[in-house]
Amino acid sequence: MRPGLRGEEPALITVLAGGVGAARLLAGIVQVVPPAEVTAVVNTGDDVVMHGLHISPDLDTVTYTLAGADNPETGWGLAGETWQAMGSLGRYGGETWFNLGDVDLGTHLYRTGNLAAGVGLAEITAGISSGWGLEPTLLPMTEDRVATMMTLADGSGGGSDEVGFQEYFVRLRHAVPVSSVRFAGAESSLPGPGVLDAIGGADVVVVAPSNPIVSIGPLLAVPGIADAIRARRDRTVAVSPIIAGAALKGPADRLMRELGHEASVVGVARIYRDIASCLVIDSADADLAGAVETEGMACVVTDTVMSSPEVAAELARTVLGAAS
Ligand code: FO1
Repeated sequence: MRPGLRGEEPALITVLAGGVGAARLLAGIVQVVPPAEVTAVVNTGDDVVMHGLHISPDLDTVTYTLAGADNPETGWGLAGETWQAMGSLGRYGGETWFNLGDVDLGTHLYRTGNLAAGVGLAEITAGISSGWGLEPTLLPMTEDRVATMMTLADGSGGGSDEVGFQEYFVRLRHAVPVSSVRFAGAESSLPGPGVLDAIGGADVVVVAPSNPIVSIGPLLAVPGIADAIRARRDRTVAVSPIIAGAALKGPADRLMRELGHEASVVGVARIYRDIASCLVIDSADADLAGAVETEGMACVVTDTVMSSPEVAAELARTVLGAAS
């Protein structure tokens, strides 16, 4: 067995995860600690039902990336995917703005069929993970329905002021201003099986470089999860998804500004300072390290753009080292 974090025994690592940024960091982490010691608690606020199928985009992005089957160009879906089912759907005038690949469809059929048969999302996720031969544990943040809902500032949703996350992100290409975000159903949701134990029992908790508002926000809105992380604040390290005032991918910077946050590593520190004791920021923001520390977090500066598996592994080493 490869050495654990302290060089003697495996350390338990729990990562709070959204989509592509989290998936890439997890792929780095499993290169530097035994993969079986790694747990990802994954956002399900992006989940959507399309054509009667239950789709869990962040769980699938993490699964496909850890399996080495992801499409690196899109950041979602599978490499080498084909789109025949979508073509068929289009022939009947069905909705095709949310693209479901032929192989990806099998995952959604498996999830939906099992949910309909009464199996919980955590057990289904374990089945999918095992189907891809993954050693890390993937846990949905909750088995209850929590839906990230976006209120559009200018009513550009085609009539409705409030739209579901995928309508905002994919149909509207996140090119519309947002005035508020809520996590419908969160107040009555329960943490998924194993989630609180994974956080409470971890040697290191990592907040992945995911969108703080719509990827990590839903996790923190599930009653009990934020408190569990706060109790481990001294062992929690966050990685900034904002580099030089911008998100590498997606609308994190714009959303932060639209919702009254500063779109910088300092703004990220203000969001995370109650749950994490350290923020890892990119070298491009080195001059803001002091300002992050003024917000009450330790600050580590390194290269955070995971342009290759080697950079991801190096970032993982730095992040895990920052907790010790
Ligand atoms: N993102 C897109 O930009 N366009 C799509 O058509 C699309 C389809 C899709 C299907 C399955 C899936 O698991 C993810 C998909 N995504 C698509 C990505 C998804 O919208 C985002 O990754 C997340 O929800 C944000 O983290």
